[in-house]
Amino acid sequence: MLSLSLRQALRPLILRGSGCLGGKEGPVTSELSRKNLGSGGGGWTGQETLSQDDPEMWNLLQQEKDRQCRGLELIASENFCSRAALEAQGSCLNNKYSEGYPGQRYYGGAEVVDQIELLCQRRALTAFGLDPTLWGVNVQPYSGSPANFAAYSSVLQPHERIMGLDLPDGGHLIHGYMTDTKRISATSIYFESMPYKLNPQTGLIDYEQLEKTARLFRPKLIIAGTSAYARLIDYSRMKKLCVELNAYLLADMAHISGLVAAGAVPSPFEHADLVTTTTHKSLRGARAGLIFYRKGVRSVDAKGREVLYDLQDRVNFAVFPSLQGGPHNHAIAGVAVALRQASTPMFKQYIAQVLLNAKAMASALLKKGYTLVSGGTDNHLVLVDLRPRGIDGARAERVLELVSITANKNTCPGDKSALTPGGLRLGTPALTSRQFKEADFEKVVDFIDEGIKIALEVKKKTGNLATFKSFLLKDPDTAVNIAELRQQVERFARPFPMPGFSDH
Ligand code: DSN
Repeated sequence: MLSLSLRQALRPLILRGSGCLGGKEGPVTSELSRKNLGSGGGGWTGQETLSQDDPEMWNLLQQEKDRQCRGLELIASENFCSRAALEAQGSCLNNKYSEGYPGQRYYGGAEVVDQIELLCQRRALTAFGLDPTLWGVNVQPYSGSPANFAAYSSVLQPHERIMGLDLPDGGHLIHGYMTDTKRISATSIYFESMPYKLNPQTGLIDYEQLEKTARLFRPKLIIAGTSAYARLIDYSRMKKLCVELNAYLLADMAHISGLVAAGAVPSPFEHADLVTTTTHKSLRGARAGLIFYRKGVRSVDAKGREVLYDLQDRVNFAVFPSLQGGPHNHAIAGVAVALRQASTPMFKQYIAQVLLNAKAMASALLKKGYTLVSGGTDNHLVLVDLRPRGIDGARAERVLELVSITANKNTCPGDKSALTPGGLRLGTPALTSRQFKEADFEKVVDFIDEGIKIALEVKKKTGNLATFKSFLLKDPDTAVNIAELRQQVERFARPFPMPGFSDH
């Protein structure tokens, strides 16, 4: 076996002889690989481009790229990842299994992915300004829902109690969603969940009601996190409640983690015991999840003794081996690249623009007479209540989709149906990554308004949602209106620059 120093000394030789590296795939390395694999691999080199190897998939990918470039992307949870992070994600790191954690893996050959994971951890703490003696981070969750489930199961036994913002009020499935008749999310199947809600008059989280319910329900974990909420969260008030109940406060900052990294909104790290996030929303990274956990002193008991957090081992064990297998090293690398970007002044400017754009969009909508849940926005999204306009989110979403504006229908407080909810959620992170400024968002609102006028006209002439949708495609006058608006939208959107690869 080669010692590490001997390996390092031989490194250039090893690389040259590998037929693998050389930066660009030159004729020599390709030839070597072909020779190496020629007999055993049936001529397979695995070095064809996607367009050569799988034209059908390549064609679909290009269609999606074109859709993203010619359209207006307003889904509040989406963004356009950088080319650098995508390169890391689409790399040889995809090939490596490495169950375990740096320094303690169940597979050999993990010396490089160890470094990548440690780098990602360091960058995650740096991006959020965290002291490594007080916070740790697990960077292995595959995405936000698995991160949350792992975080819950790190501190809860089955059937212990959680409280989260109800899905129809702007929460997320994974925050314990269930209906009167069915436990929908696994978090309501394996834990007992009780929702808290918005005040329907103000559109703000009803903290008073949350406090009353929590004192009766006695949850062991309260989730401070939202998916469709345009205002800031009062973490300090929620933490006080958690201290009173001896509950953990978990902040799911998935939507706003870019805003938190940029210091543009209050940080959940001041108050929460656990913080989870996805990495691809306002944080603009490759797709994955993170769990931050506190270290150090949790409380002081009646005898004055310090009670320490024991979350590090619990969280790590919950992620692997409890819930996941091998970490997605390619995703971890893509996240690390994005976390470095998120620590730069340029990212702060980006987020400042995200917020300015959201405010500009909100006031343009209000000027046109639209109703916004909570009356405005403090973050990256607005929730438009279309019910006073006589239309719903499902019809609006479909018409907008046909004119190349991508948004999503969303429930508003008091809504009964998730299929035809009253709201439309609109976010600014993605288009801000394409350099949209306030005036551009005013134009975006003009387009949305035109789309909603089409939806209103068609609604007058049709019955249920299915007839509405088929009329949109069949009625010749409507088809002309849609085609004209779509052309205007695409002519406007296409020239804006697009992060990522140029052709896929
Ligand atoms: N799907 C994301 C959102 O739209 O908020 C959350 O998982």
